[in-house]
Amino acid sequence: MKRFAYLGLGSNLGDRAAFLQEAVAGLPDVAEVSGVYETAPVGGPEQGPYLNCVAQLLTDRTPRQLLQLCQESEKAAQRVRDERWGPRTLDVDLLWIDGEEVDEPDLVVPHPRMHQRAFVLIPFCDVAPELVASLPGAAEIMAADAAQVAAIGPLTLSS
Ligand code: X6L
Ligand code: MG
Ligand code: MG
Repeated sequence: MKRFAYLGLGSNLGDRAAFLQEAVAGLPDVAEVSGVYETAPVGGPEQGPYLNCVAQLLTDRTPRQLLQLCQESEKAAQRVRDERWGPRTLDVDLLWIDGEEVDEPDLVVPHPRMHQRAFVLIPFCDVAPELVASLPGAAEIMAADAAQVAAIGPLTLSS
């Protein structure tokens, strides 16, 4: 049974827009993609600004298959696992799957941290405004951190 699933993508190394573009182009079942936003880095060491976006998939893949897609996408971008929360060519996080909850050591859905973050919530709003509006506290977080997130434009024009 197909349902909507949402992936959050981020890049702050190299040709950031190209990493997002290529990642989204390589994903299956993409229904809609948010705008691209330039966002101030949150957590970790001092690092450069990110480009973030959110992809909406209409898919019957399992949560674990979706996690695997995220990991393959990061690998294709030559992501190097170095410092925790450090700069990366590509980060792809499984944010939400309609009607599904998973709580396993290596896979938690909905994503426990990311939808407390304006760099996720603001692009997420482009593709699922009602879902974001239903998340407790989301409106307040987006209002408080709006200045940390600047709209760049659609993905195809920013690569
Ligand atoms: C309490 C304390 C609650 C820390 C949450 C949340 C820490 C997210 C780190 C947190 C907490 C993170 C991106 C980024 C990272 C990104 C932007 C992280 C750490 N990824 N900043 N920082 N965009 N703008 O994609 O997400 S890694
Ligand atoms: Mg992340
Ligand atoms: Mg990640």
